[in-house]
Amino acid sequence: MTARIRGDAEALVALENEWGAHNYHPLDVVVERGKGPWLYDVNGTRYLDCLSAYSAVNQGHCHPRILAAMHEQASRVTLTSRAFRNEQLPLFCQELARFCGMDAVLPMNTGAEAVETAIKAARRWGYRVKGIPEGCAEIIVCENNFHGRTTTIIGFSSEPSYRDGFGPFTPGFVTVPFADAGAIEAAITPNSCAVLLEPIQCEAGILIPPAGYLADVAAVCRRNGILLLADEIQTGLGRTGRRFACDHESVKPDAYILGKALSGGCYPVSAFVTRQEVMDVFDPGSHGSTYGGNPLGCAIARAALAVIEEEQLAERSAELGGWFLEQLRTIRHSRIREIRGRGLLVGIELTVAARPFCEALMHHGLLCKETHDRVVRLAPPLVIDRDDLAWAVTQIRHAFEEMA
Ligand code: IF1
Repeated sequence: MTARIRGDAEALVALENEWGAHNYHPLDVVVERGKGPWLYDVNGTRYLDCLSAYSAVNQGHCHPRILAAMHEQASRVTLTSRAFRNEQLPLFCQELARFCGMDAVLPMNTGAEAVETAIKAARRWGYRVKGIPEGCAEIIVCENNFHGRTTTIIGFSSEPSYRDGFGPFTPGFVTVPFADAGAIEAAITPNSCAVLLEPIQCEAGILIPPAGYLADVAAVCRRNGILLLADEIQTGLGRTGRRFACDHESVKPDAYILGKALSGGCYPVSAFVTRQEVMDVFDPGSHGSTYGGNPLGCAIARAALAVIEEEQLAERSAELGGWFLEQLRTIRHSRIREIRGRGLLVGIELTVAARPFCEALMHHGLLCKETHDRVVRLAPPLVIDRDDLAWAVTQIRHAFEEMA
């Protein structure tokens, strides 16, 4: 049975439709392997990956150094639970804290769990350090945010399709418009403990706030004695041309929430990274995860971080991203509303639905995903070279030429 359908894309799609949940609407390309920025489907057709698993694969598919660390650690020990210590966790914490210029690290697995960790930390900090009355802490979030899929997180989403049918939701969140620091200041009450935001709203359509916004938010938070929690799960670790998107405005938040590229796509590894005063709210029993901080994930993440530094992926992203944006902006088409980006995180906003265009791009050998209906997100692995990027520009140009 397995042997018969292996390599048969249509049969595999049918099988997935029959036996899997229907919570996605993927492009019908069945990937079999990847290398660097390239993906290959079951028929051997090659595609340039312009999504990078939503920036989880910044280091490229199957990076040899990350794979080597993974194999090496997998053959020693993979999971101890946090009931015992393991040899990799301390080194991972030290290396990541230093990378972030922070004091301490709490490892989890998925991005949503790291966001939940930040919420718990901010609330406890609010009660124990700021003196907010128990049960009253408020966290300020932005409209059109995307922070994950847990019931608490979707409770403060403004997207109906993420929420419908999943209530009741966790109270304690106040929503303000994105890119408006004044709105944040106006929403602050004596019970506010934190602002949680994405420095660039990705799912909302690669929305880059006006210059000065993040610095203004940081100043508002400092002035009012509340924490700034930066969800850099998608924008961090080199994607936007700096180590963190906050760096573009020289903003140091009180905490970074990281995931995705922290493991280079090789394992789910996320982390909450913050100052000592904030991390110290956690004591034994207050938080944890069976797999969080496991030696396999830590070894992989250490290699993934080393690749970002040693291959200078942030610098690469800045340089290639600037060139990519310039090239894309030479494409003239009546359906293009705006092309915007920071580093190798680029959005092409159309005046029409972007899904058919993504399907056209697939036929030109480029894999990407529409976001918020009308935006095509282009975010290739940061290890891509200029020739491959130039090839992408040519294919995008062709796809526009064929578009009505
Ligand atoms: C899916 C979107 C992107 C994130 C930020 C937390 C998380 C994410 C800023 C949660 C996750 C993913 C999840 C993925 C699609 C994707 C996504 F379109 F849904 F919004 F990237 F833009 N904070 N983003 O972007 O991390 O728990 O998933 O590890 O299929 O839902 P997670």
